[in-house]
Amino acid sequence: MKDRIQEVRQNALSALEEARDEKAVADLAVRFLGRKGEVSALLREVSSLPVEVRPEAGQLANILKKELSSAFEAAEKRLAEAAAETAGTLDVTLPGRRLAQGRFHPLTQVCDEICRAFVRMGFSVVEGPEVEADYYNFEALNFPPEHPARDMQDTFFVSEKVVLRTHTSPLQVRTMEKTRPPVRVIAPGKVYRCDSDITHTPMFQQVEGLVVDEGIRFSDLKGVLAAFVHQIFAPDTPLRFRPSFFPFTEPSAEVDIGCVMCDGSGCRVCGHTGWLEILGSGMVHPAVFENVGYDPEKYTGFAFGLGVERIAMLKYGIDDIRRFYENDARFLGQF
Ligand code: 2U9
Repeated sequence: MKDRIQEVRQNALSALEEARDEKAVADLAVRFLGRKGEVSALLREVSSLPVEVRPEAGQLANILKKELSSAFEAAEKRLAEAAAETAGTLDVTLPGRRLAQGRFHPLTQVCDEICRAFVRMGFSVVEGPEVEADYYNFEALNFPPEHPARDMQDTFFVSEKVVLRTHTSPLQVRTMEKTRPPVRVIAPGKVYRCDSDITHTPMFQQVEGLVVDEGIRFSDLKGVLAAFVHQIFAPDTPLRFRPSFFPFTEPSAEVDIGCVMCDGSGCRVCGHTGWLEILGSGMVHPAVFENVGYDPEKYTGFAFGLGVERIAMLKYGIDDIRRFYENDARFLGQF
């Protein structure tokens, strides 16, 4: 019997030593000290022993029960303390949690790309207010007082003489007021027109440019815009200049590029013409120079304007301008 008691003792203590958490200790407590456990079985055996050996065996079994009870209690305490200690600590061996990486909006990327192309050609970037005086948005730019562009349908009026700028041209007027030629600036920014469909949003983004100096000619305009197109689209993209009209330029020209979708053979996107209009341009009207105090006999210049959304739509084959402003991460994440 003594050997049996000793054997249970050995088994219990070595199993306890291997227990790694509180649950394992609790399971062992049931196995050894539970009502149907090994120690209870020993005690039951004692009662069936011959009377002369019963007291000693009983005493040893009870000592074992006490010893195991305190060993289990100590083990539980030790594991609970260890668990509490690691609960608040950082396990540096765990794999890191990946952070969702942000990126610039596709229009910001395209606008930056357009600006970089001009900065490489020596242009500086100017920025300014989106709420503008009627004078800078229209009057200084040679818009006649009753010009349809001033109409309520196009312009958001803040008050009779204050508007949300309908183009970034006011910035070039402000730049000319402050500096003498040579001027070589681009003006990127948000502009506002009361218009909304698959190719128009009430707010859109423009990049406009202005070059003024002595002896600037239409051929300079053609060279700069061709170099720009060949940086943004393929280097062999064909261009054509079509006569147009703007109040602030004379002569004026719209610039078309060979359709990027069908390579000029004609498709739905280019209306089967093989050409896509991408920007407006022209030689600065002498009246604009007079308004800013530049001598139109001495200085000439060219200007151009383009819509960033339109360039981005052509570059990426997007058919609805509103995609840019819906904030759908599945769309935006592609750029
Ligand atoms: C000054 C003088 C002239 C800027 C120009 C255009 C032609 C033009 C449109 C392109 C698409 C506007 O966004 S759009 O709808 N722009 O066609 N803009 S010339 O001419 C200027 C600007 C400032 C002082």
